[in-house]
Amino acid sequence: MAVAEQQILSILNERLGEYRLRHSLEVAKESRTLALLYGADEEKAYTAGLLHDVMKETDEKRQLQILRDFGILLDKVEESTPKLWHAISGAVFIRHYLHIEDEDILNAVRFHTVGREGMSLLEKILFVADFTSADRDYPDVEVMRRLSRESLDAAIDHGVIYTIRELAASGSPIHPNTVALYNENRLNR
Ligand code: DGI
Ligand code: FE
Ligand code: FE
Repeated sequence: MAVAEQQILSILNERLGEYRLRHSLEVAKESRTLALLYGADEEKAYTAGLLHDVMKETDEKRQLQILRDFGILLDKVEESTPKLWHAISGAVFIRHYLHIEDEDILNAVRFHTVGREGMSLLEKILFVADFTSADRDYPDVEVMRRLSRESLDAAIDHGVIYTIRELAASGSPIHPNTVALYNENRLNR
């Protein structure tokens, strides 16, 4: 691993407040637990968990600037939804500023918010851990935690349905990756 945990922690300390720092540590721990359970690389899972929200509290303009600097184009839904930017700018930040080259870690961070069809094991683990980490509290969290121990795909499906329902209820656009992930789960039954 190119970056030591101590260096990551000091970067997180600089960039995140107390609440988001705790979330990141809990997602890292949960990712490592899921990696052990499902046979993924525990260290990569921990690193991806630590870093997944590294840009979450960075100014929107600064995030757009980073995306522009590295030639990343946003699709229509991304353009209209600043909440989706931190995953994309986060992947760019850890590649270009932390020099993390592992494509699986980069993709796990890049797709942790919207998901995508054909996610790798590590991508699935981070996606689920972000829903089930110890700091999370929402009506369905215990169901998600139970499902996460039985089947990653079942947990993802439940999480995606929850997210799509919430987004539709508030009239928000739904990212095509999220729809593709939902459909993948429907069609593979
Ligand atoms: O960064 P976190 O809060 O830990 O969690 P996250 O990265 O999953 O971000 C969740 C936010 O992203 C939440 O406000 C819902 C939003 N979101 C997730 N998928 C979509 C979405 N928003 C839109 N408009 N479309 C999506 O497909
Ligand atoms: Fe996030
Ligand atoms: Fe998160």
